Amino acid sequence: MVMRDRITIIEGDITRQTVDAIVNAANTTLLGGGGVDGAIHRAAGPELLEECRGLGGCPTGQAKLTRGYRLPAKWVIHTVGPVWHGGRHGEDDLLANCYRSCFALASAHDLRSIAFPSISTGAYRFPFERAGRIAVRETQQFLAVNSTVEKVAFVCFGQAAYVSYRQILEELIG
Ligand code: AR6
Repeated sequence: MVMRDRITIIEGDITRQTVDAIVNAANTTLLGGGGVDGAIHRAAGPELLEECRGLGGCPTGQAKLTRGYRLPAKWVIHTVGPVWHGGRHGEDDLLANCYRSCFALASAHDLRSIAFPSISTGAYRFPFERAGRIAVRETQQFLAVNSTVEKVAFVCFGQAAYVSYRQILEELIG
């Protein structure tokens, strides 16, 4: 399948996505929070927090896998994005590492579909377009060498996010 057909942009709520795995933009404790993290924990139910308690947290840029419990998605990949501190503190590389770590888990577990929120662009204040370009670039690089993942979805919370992602995809992939 050609690259462009394996990437979709959706406007909506990531907790409603029927995919093998949704990605959570968590914090290093993995014990829940606000934003997309809070929404995922609410939708998955308390069993998710129970499993997370056993994981011992997660460093920034890395990722850990849990079950999805009451979510339509079978799995949740929890990753920890960088907090934006102006862009000269390794934020770009750390964000790229998040996507790479998520894809490494997807590949190791033979997942076929994965949905991402825009990691770090809420409470962690990473500029949206800059983050989107990193997300799309890492996805492109991964899909070029992987053949098990059939679908990568970017789930945009709101129309402005959706329009921005469409433009980035057009610009980087065509
Ligand atoms: N579906 C899809 N995207 C969403 C949803 C949703 N249901 N809800 C929010 N977003 P954020 P971060 C978008 O703040 O910046 C948490 O407290 C949102 O519009 O959720 O990585 C964690 O525990 C934004 O574009 O994550 C951490 O402490 C994007 O998701 C901290 O926030 C990410 O916003 C992580 O901050």
